[in-house]
Amino acid sequence: MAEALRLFVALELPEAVQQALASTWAPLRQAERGVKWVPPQGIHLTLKFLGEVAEARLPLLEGPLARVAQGSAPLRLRVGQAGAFPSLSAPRVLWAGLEGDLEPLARLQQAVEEALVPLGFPQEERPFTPHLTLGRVRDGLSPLERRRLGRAVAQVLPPPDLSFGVGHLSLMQSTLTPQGAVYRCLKVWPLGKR
Ligand code: 2AM
Repeated sequence: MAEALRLFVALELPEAVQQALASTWAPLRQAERGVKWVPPQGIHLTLKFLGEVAEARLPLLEGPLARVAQGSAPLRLRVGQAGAFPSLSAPRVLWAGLEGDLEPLARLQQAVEEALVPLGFPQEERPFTPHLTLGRVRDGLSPLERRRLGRAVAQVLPPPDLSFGVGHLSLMQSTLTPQGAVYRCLKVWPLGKR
């Protein structure tokens, strides 16, 4: 079988932001064994999950993604409130929200979606909710434990004044290992015309 890569399009975060997030969430990370925590260097903002893509098709992604990146100005974002999917009362995915240039961010995400449709990647039907996934709740956690965890997540404060610039769009590879997913950046395109 041809080699396939598990891919997604993302915005990478400055290391200082990843570290600040790790610090503000550290007490929860240490206390909560029922969560599979994302290591700080793995925290990112997903724009589009592509799934398994044959390696031979990689070059086809480059033109469309380069054009999308060129059409969007660099962004300024801030880490916002903590939250959970599907809800804080029954959390499965724990995340930090985002603030700042959210409209340009939504337009960039939509442009990525639309650019990839002709290549056979269906548009996501759910509305885009920009978030930084920090942990995934393990299946074994009871509804009661989930509710308690959700209350603890709601009390995590965003890191103070943590505003950051995003200057490039990234094509990422996710490799699933027994220790969790490992992310690697395959290619970046600067945002905006240079
Ligand atoms: P997330 O930002 O909500 O965590 C790499 O795996 C990224 O792609 C993850 O960060 C995750 O989004 C997203 N992802 C993984 N599997 C997915 C799936 N089956 N459908 C949609 N997005 C997925």
